[in-house]
Amino acid sequence: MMGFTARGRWLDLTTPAVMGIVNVTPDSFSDGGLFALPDQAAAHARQLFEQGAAIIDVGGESTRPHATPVSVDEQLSRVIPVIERIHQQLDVMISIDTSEPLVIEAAVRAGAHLVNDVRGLRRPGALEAVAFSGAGVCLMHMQGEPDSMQQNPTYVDVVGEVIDYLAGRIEACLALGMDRKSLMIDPGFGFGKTLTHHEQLFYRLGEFATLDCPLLVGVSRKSMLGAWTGRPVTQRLYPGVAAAAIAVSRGAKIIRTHDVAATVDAVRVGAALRDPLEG
Ligand code: 8Y7
Repeated sequence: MMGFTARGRWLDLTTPAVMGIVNVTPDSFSDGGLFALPDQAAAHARQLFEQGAAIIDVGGESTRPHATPVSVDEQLSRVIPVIERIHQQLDVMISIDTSEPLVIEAAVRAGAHLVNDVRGLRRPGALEAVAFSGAGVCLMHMQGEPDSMQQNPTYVDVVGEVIDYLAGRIEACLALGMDRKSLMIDPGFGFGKTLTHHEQLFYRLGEFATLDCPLLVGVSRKSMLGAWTGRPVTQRLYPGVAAAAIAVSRGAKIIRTHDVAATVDAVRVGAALRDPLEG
């Protein structure tokens, strides 16, 4: 059966799933005292869960283009109280968006099931932290680092290079004894790619099936939607929903989004219009 498993929890992907984004950064919620931030983030997670998110992705480190890094202590103080609350309150799969081994370990202890790492577990100790904890992982492709990745992204064959990179990261996980059913893959839209690169990846999304792991796509509110429609970031709901439906019709099994309710419907449409012969 098509699915994903992490720390004993099974996620059925015979119908594609939505991953809802909970950013725990002081600027994403109002500042109202010591517990206001984690309580508001947990309340937001509940809202996304009620809208149909099967996974909640908790992040305390901004990885947007030009972002400045957040210290490990700061990440821990942001995300751990939120993961604890979600774990206590909701029957949902929890993802921790981080590249840091210490954050991975603490997040898994607090209840996280998988690690969503834009660096594909390349930081020293990250792969081991995931493998030894029994967590799953979303392996994403990124060329460069967030502070500079959009300066001059260069590929000869973007689709081939992203697939080869992900194949190598899958092999690294399997070599440490991880279960293939605990891995998902992601081409990393917005991470060291031009508009043309994004279009190539979208046209040829079907080729990622050769990697034999569930494919996650994250395009929510991203700049390519602005390039295709002329919309500013505050008006990219409809373009994001359209892109999500198309991604699912081309084989994506998980869509990562800020806009869960609308994306749940988009995913249903994409799944209905997927060629059953393609699986
Ligand atoms: C992605 C992501 C971001 C994505 C995965 C944003 C953390 C930028 N984008 N993780 N993270 N895939 N797996 O706009 O596309 O959400 S941060």
